[in-house]
Amino acid sequence: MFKKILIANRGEIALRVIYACRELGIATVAVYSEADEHALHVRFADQEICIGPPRPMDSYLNVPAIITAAELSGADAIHPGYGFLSESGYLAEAAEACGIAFIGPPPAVLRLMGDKSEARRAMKSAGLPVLPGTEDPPESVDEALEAAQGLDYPLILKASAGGGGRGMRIVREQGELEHAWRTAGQEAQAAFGDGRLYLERYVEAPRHIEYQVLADGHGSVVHLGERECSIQRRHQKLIEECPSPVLTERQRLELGELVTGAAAAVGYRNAGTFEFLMDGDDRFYFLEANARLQVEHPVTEMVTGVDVVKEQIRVAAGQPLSVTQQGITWNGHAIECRINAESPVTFRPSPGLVRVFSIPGGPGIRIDTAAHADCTVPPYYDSLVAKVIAHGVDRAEAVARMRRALSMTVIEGIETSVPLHLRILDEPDFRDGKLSTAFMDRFAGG
Ligand code: MV4
Repeated sequence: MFKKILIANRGEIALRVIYACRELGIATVAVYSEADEHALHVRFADQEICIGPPRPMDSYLNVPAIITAAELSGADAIHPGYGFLSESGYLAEAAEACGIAFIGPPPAVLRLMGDKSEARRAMKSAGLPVLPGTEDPPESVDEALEAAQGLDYPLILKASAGGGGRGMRIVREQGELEHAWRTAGQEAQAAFGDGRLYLERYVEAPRHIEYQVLADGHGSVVHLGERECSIQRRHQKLIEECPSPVLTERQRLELGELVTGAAAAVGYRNAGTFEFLMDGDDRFYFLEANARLQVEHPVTEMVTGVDVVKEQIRVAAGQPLSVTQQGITWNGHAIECRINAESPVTFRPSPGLVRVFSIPGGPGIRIDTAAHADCTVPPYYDSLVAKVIAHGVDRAEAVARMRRALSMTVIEGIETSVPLHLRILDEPDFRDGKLSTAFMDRFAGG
């Protein structure tokens, strides 16, 4: 097993990785930017190394600085958390070249999943259902027009190098394709240095349902069931839950088997998430795979009892998974609300000094946060300040516990999304589990 892990991240997820390391008896190294000198992940790590100025490009995205910190501290592995360099083939390869394990998939798998068009093709070959679309990204607008002839509108253009909703264009009819092609291509080129686009049939107001998988390097792949993440705004998820309110046990196991088979087919290792759309006829279509730990992993942990971060560490160290598919059961229901430092009305970021910070615990409540009274939320990073996770015997109890916890939450000094969450929880459609990616359209600023 590893003796020392460097955590190439900050905030609540850096702390979450420290929790797992402490439980496994592994020493930790925090890296931090000048804006995070007083952060809790720095306080609780066994060692800390400042890697640069606040801007992400100068610190948390600086691969040479992170590799140097790992070498200096004698870390034998790097955990990248989510965001930042978590899906960087460059960091994974650089670490391996230095004899340091990357706690993630092999670099080749990272690169495959990073190309969303290639990932779609690979997953289709591996047996996952995909929407009608292009197998190879069209190389010109003429090729795109030709490909669209064989598909039904509306269509969606997506950046091959994109993901998570960036660089997408809905195309309602043939007359719009040429303009959308050019503007989306330019946008993708500017954002990712790669202007390639692919086409898919567009599904209106779908549900977003994703599978959590775990894979070791010994041929064992299991799934921990699905999460429903349909409550999102501008591709930022706000509320996630496990299980989906609409999936039957039978559907869960059927699709789960397809997903684990597909993960095995590409030599997946690590925790991973396979995203699907569910259309109005309850049909599933693979969208993309995320080759990292995700923000919303706690809802799966609450319902299955599996520690996803510990499993990531185990399999990166070459050990087998500690769980088998037979041993995985789903107990009750869990919901996560992401508390952001932002206006609940305009959604504008609200960084600054937190004066009061109190979120109640009590039965069924888990809080993942690196915030505390008198801490500062820096303006340089994403605005997530806490994840409140509520577990109950069923969805109604989980929702009631979430309501209870959020209604007794006191955060002063910054604005937060707590009032927005309380409004969402009281929506009849939310209570009834009638969710879709269009749910937030009813809220101002959505
Ligand atoms: C789609 C789609 C409809 N049809 N693809 C957005 C995130 C990225 N992973 C893929 N996304 C979508 N792809 C087809 N063919 C609608 C979305 C989408 C969406 C998906 C999941 C969660 C929220 C969303 C919000 C808007 C659009």
